[in-house]
Amino acid sequence: MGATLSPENLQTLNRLAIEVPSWAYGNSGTRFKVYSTAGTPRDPFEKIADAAEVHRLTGLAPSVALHIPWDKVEDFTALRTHAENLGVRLGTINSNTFQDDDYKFGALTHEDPKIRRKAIDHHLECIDVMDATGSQDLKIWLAEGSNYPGQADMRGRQDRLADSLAEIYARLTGEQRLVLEYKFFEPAFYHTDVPDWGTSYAQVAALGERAMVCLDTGHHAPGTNIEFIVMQLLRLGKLGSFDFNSRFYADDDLIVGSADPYQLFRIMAEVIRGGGLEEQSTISFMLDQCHNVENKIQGQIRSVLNVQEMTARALLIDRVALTEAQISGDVLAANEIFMNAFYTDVRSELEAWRAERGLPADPMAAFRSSDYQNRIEAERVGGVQAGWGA
Ligand code: LRH
Ligand code: MN
Ligand code: MN
Repeated sequence: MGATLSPENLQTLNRLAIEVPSWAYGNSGTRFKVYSTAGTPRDPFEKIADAAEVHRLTGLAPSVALHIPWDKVEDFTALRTHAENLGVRLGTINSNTFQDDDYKFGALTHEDPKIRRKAIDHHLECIDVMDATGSQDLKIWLAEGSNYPGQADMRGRQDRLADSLAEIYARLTGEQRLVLEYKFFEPAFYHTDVPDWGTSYAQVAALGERAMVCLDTGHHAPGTNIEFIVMQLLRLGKLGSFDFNSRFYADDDLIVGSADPYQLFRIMAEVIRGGGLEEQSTISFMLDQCHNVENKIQGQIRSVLNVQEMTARALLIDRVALTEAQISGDVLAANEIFMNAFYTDVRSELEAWRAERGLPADPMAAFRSSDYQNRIEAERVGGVQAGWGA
């Protein structure tokens, strides 16, 4: 089927910006083994240089998310200037309350007020970082929960979570937002304190307008209709951000669009339907991925291209014909209209989109034929390679 993107569709597509995570460039692995690779960044400055390369070749990734303390530096203003000199910005600040012995039984939900205080103070420190970096979003993902029925007072934990979040939220200023990420299990296996969009929604709704839900595509039970959740959160005005990645089994953090491009298409179709790519939309599209066995920079290039490609296909849905088929109850016509868009190859149109912007027609090939990888492998010797958790 040969459909082309209309000028309005191209305008919408131009608004798509994808934030890349600093941790995608560091070493990562499973609990069995973290592989170290030549050229891996040794500090946050080098991670940002790699991220800037992704943006330079794709024109799609103008900002980089940081994780505190993994990306803690003496001078965040210097890091901001470094990013801006390379043509990117510092984006979402991710807090971390999952690598400290004190948080074994919880952080923002802990029974002990001293531990809760420490966890709240960490988030206040993250907001100080946001003030220096100019970041808009504080992203909170909590590794809190319990492993055995009876182990924890789930209700008390929910109440303490609300109090802790209220204190963090009160410290935000200006355009700053709090986004609360949910995940159905892991590291806790019986109950998780923020397991689903409903809990995240209930908690952020109690805080106020600048508190939103973060939807990580890998954080759902198999078979979950994620696009329904996207639709509902958009309808409620509470979809703050995405963490994109792919999963086959659990929280695999694989390249977005690699396991199930059709799911990514369906998600982007609901984003477009709900106004998530319109001028006034504030949704932040982020990747949350690790590249354990593949080249990390190319893994990120592939990811942002996948998001753009499925967005372009979703823009091709003939909305007028679809609505007609839906209203008249023509089930198979409606499905065919939807599938026709999904099956349309938009790759040459996206090549043209890049050519117009002076970008390489094939960013993957451009990276492979550049000397960037050789250069970082030669330069980045010695020191400790940064990684997930380092
Ligand atoms: C948790 C998570 C969360 C963290 C990231 C490192 O599973 O997806 O977003 O910040 O991993
Ligand atoms: Mn995530
Ligand atoms: Mn995750």
